Formats: sequence, C-alpha cells, structure tokens
Amino acid sequence: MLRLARHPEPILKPLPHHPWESRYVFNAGVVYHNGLVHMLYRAMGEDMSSRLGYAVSPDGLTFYRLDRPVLSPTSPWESRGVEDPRITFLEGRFYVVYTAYSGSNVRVSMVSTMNFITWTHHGILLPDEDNKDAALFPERINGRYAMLHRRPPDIWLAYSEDLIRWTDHQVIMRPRPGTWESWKIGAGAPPIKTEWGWLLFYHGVDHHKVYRLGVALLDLEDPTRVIRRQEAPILSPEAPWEREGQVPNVVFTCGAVEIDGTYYVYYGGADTVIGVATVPKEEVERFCRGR
Ligand code: BMA
Repeated sequence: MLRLARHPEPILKPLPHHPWESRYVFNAGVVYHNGLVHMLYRAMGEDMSSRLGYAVSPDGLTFYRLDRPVLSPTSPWESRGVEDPRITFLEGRFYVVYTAYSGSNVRVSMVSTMNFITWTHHGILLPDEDNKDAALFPERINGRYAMLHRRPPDIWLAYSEDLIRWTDHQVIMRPRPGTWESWKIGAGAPPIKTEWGWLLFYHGVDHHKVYRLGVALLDLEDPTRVIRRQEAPILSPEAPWEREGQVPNVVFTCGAVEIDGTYYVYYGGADTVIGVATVPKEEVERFCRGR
C-alpha cells in the first residue's frame, strides 16, 4: 500500500508583514526544471482575495519567495481571486491552469510563462460551466492536448487541438460510496508520465468534508482508462496544521515533482499553510506495476 510520509513542519507559512499573504498560503503548483523547484502558491491576506505568490527551491524543502504576488486578478471572472494553480511544462512553456473566482462563479482559466513573472493570458477554457481542479497533461496524446477537469462530483478528461477549445469530455473516475472519497474527487497534481502509465495524485472528500489524497494510474495511450486506483488514501489530515486552520481537516494537492528518486507531493494544510510529503520512487513503481 502506497503512503506518503509528511515532512514534519510546513515548508511555507503566511507572512504577517506582507498584506497580500498575511493570512493563508496554500494549494501550490510546482514544476522541477533545470535543477530548481518552481512553485506558484495561493495566497490570501487582508482583503481575502487570492493571488499567486512565487517561490523557488534548490532541494524541494527550502523555498525562497518574492515579496510581491506574481499573478493577481485581471478580469471580472477572477475579481475575488486566482486560486489553486497547476503548472505543466508543455512544448517549452510553463502553462498554468487555475480557478478564477468571481464571488459567484468558478471558471477554469489559463496563463503561460517562460519566467513566472510575466504572463500570457489565454482566458477562460470552459466558458459555460462552473468547473475547477483542471490540470494539463505534459504532452500531446495521439496528437491532441489532454486535460483533466472536474464536473462535480467526478474527474473528467477532455481533448483539444489548440489548448483553448476542449471537446470529447468523458468521466474517468467517480467517488466511491462509503469510503474516504464518497462525496467528490478532483485532480491534484498534473499527471506524471511513467513507463507504466500516467501517475495521478488526486484528492477525495468524504461526507464529513475531510479532504484526503489518493493515487491512480491512467493508461498512457488512452488516459480515460484507469489501470489502477488504490483503495486507501495516501495522505490524511493528521498533523495539527492539517486539522486546524481556515478550513479544518484538509490536505489538498496541486503539484508533485520527482527529484533524485523521490516524489515530493506539495499540499495545502487546512487551507492555511503549505506542506510536503514524500515517497520513494521504487514504492511508486511497485504501485504502478500492481505489486
Ligand atoms: C476546494 C477548493 C480548494 C480548497 C478545498 C478545501 O473546493 O476550493 O481550494 O483547498 O476546497 O477548502
């Protein structure tokens, strides 16, 4: 059974002297590129609107952050915040799919960058529906781009020729009644390519609103086909800073990386701080192989 081991302390906390991130930092997207972990994290401060901060780390544990947000709301769709960024390095650019929150609606929105400071805005991806927890696959599959998204309570997959117009929407994973993921599920980290399939760290919520993390494996050629899905969660809120905070009993991931034979899964604890939990690559491979 695959289990993550949590790092004993949060790796990023709110900073009282930065008004934009004085209250909560959580739900971080990450990418490992040229020997550095680049992180975009959701930050909330005095005005309770979400912005994205940027932090960078040489080892996955010690992060150095900028003193101002790198992405703030720009359109009416996100007047109350830009939330839950998921970063995918795709064809030489960093694409970030995030939740645009208007106060009454949530939309999937996308920006891209080469440097995490200056952005190209691609706009809303699924214009006519409330949707979140979207994540791009890091390469085309049979010639088309692929993205996971969430029509409650399920994880869906869609394809696109141009990253903007999405078609062929299909449910790929549903909640499992009577379990830790009985109410709703959503993609976590963007899918990670392995020899055995697309590795997916995702979240599940039960009817007591406890958020936990799970793991699944999707077919490389046809990612609508779920090869394997572990029954037990891989991380549950147990540490004090996962059990108490803005929203109690939450571990919620938006990104994971592999560094030197270890997977690092970053997650928000109680929508208040950022933690990381790790697992050796061999154990993940054992899960992928089904033994
Ligand atoms: C989800 C999202 C996440 C959040 C989680 C727990 O619906 O809004 O950003 O971490 O709820 O509150």
